[in-house]
Amino acid sequence: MSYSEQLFERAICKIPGGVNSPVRAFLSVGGTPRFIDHAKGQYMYDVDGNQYLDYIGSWGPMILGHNNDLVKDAVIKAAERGLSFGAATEVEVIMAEVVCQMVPFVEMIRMVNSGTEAVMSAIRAARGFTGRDKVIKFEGCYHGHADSMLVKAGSGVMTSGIPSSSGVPNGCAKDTLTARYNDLDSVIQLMEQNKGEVACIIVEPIAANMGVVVPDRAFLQGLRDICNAEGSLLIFDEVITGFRLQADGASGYFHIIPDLVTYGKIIGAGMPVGAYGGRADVMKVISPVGSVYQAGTLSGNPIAMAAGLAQLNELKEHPEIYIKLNATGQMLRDGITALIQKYDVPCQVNGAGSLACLYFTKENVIDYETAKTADIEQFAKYFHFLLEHGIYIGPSQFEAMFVSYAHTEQNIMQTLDGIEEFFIKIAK
Ligand code: KE4
Repeated sequence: MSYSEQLFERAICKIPGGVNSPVRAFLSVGGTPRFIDHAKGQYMYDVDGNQYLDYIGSWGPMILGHNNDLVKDAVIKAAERGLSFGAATEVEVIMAEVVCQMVPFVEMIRMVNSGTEAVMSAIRAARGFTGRDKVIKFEGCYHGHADSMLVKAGSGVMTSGIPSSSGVPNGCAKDTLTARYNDLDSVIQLMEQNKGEVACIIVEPIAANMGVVVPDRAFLQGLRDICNAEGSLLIFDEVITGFRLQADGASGYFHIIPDLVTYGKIIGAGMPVGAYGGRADVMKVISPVGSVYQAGTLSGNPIAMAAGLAQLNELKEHPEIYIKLNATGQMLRDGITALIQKYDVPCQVNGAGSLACLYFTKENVIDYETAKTADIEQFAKYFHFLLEHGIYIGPSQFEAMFVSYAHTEQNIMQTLDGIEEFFIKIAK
């Protein structure tokens, strides 16, 4: 029995499903989750000494690669001064100033401890600012596990096959309206049925929790126009796309400005950090300035800020990183496209920048319904085939592949060779 299997046997006795986050549990692909011992650059190493070329990157934070020396050194240096004070620190001011420099439409920002907390707080700010209760989200988009967001959500909710979560009171879910991604008519219909009641529309500007779905720009522009016309706020959930596509994220990539934006993952460089920000007039409803309460013992934690700041400064000062990173992502997607055509397999590849997803369906994946046509069993075989070949992708058809700055062209060729071997098996 491998040590991962031994650890998993122990874990399931004390932790629900043996994991501290469901998506790690190999639920939809089967088998034993690998317990990771350490990681560096583009590689992870499990407790049995197996090396993996990693396309999870901690689900996004590791844009520079695992255990980046600049980040590690910043954490060690900060830790020597103390872990947490429950009082203001200089590093929080610098972090806020750096984010506002990198994303000019962000006039004010508040640090929290996760993407979930960022989304929960941004929605509360929108409700406080507009005096309205209802929220429009999109089927297949995942915005963390706050009650109001667990309605037709993506990521682990979609992977587990449950349409929504139990434990969410009807009183809460009734104010969450779900529209179809890439479909403005479904939004217009909801707005007409709930005239003057919608506080905000929250959207993943590139949906990366039903695989990866890059919307038409006109869809996002349409949301912007609808919010302007209806007096609702537009929230871009950039927990994944923020600081990944380019320094100013998806808002810069599409040239569309939301009223609020949420961050996570990259902003903490692997430490627990989320953030929400945007228009100063909206952010000023947040306590202690305004009447919308939001707080957190470890919000703006100095160690986490040091980690995030080290990563953001590297990205800010070396924009050429994005050129190489996005070219590597493009090389992966182009290679997969060529293999799909060569072997005529019923697959699609979606993505942008350093994000990619190979779907096992012949449908063009543009939303939740088309994403759900994917052959989950075939994906499970693909997942384990790659894992046995030392390539670790997310254990779910509905998660993205994350390319890091540490991934080399040779790594991409190795990955494409693995995918080609699998396609040869299934093309017969
Ligand atoms: P966290 O609370 O997990 O930090 O962030 C929630 C969240 C919010 N918004 C978007 C767009 C997100 O992708 C996420 C979290 N992403 C998943 C991966 N698809 C986290 C992985 C997990 O749940 O373990």
